[in-house]
Amino acid sequence: MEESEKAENDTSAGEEFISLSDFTATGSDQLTFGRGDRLLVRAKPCEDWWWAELRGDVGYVPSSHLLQCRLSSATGDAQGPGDAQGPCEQEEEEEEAAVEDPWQDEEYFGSYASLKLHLEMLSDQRRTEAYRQVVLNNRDFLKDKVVLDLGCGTGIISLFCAQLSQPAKVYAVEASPMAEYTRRLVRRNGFEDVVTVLQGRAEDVELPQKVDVLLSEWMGNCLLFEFMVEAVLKVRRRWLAEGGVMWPSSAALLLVPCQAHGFYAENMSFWKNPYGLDFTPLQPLAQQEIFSKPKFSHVVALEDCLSAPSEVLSLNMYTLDVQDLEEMTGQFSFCVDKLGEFHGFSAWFTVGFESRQTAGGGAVELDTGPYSQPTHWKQTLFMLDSPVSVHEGDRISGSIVLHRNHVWRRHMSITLSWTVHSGTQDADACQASAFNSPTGNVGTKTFPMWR
Ligand code: 6LC
Repeated sequence: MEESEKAENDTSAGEEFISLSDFTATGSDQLTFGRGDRLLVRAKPCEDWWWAELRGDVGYVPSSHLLQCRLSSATGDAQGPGDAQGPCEQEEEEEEAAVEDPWQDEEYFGSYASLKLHLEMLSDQRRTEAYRQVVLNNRDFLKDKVVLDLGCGTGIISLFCAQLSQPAKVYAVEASPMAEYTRRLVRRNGFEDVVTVLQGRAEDVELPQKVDVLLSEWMGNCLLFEFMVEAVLKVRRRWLAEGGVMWPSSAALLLVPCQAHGFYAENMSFWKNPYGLDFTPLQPLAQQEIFSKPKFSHVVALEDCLSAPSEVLSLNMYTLDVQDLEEMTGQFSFCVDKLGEFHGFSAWFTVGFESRQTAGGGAVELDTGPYSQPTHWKQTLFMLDSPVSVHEGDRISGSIVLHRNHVWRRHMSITLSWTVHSGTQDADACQASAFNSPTGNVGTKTFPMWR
């Protein structure tokens, strides 16, 4: 392995890091270490794996487990685990505070204390109407039921329940200080007998009874970012009555290989000849600064999708376990259906709400993909380092791994690995996977979100 040789040859003094969690080596070139161990990082051949020394042994270590020590000889170019704003670049006090709270709850719930995010969510009609429709389609079922709305924000879903059906009780749980206003909204709309607002983390809340329905709008970018879903799963285990309903009942992550000419031109082609000068030496920097992270709020045009999308993760909200969130893997095999430039992958999610009554509008799906009007989540774009020209009939196969950060519990990294198989210009042959031609392009890339 070239990188390993390069790393081994690096004789610089190194920087001292402290381990924040245990790690067990899975290969002979890796180091096993425990929480609190002090490692000397000698080289950083890539963002995720560093070459380090511990008690005389050397090997690769995952950077996501490490935090730079205060007394290290680090210079300003020290990088956090894949994020330019990682913990290593923050003030020491901030580092300590953040490590004390790997959920960064103060910052997280603080951001939901002001109106900005609530306005964004409430103005997203496709999102809000989907939840309203779920209540409407199940209004008979909801009669006399006990409902828990987890992370209710301004209380819109709880208010829909009270307004459109006749539940026995709705517990609206909200951790941020917005809860105080939510209480006022409930009173102002005359639903204080039905809706009870409880301020606190849903995981810690105490209820007088189990609930028949667990409702929540927990989905983040690429479905899981923020990991609010963990609270949903913990509450399900503790408070959902036998046979109770989960809304959403299912969730899926979808992926499509795509073109992104505009984004590529703005950030990469730009440097080719601005004002008649060659600025291409800045291109590697652009790649590192812009293309190493996912682009949130991307809207992928249908004509830029190079194939039909594919579901890469599918979650059953009744059986999904907190442990499952640590690492999730999906496979894909796309048949390219047009000539184009493969710039990267776009990802989005769908969630399904099963229907619990026969008479009514049936199940509801909220689809945040390019075939529907955009929601506030839009799509997430993952750029390759260099585009690959593809043709109709080519196949792009590979895998996606969502790896939850061991330390920063709201963060994850996404690793995409792909192979482009050049085809025979025959879409049918691709569909049948009838060929396995020599690979044109093989790649793998890990994107932090955000750590
Ligand atoms: C929803 C986020 C709302 O849920 C926001 O108001 C936040 O304060 C609240 N929330 C998040 N996690 C919890 C929790 N564990 N307990 C109580 N309230 C919580 C939109 N965000 C996404 N869908 N990502």
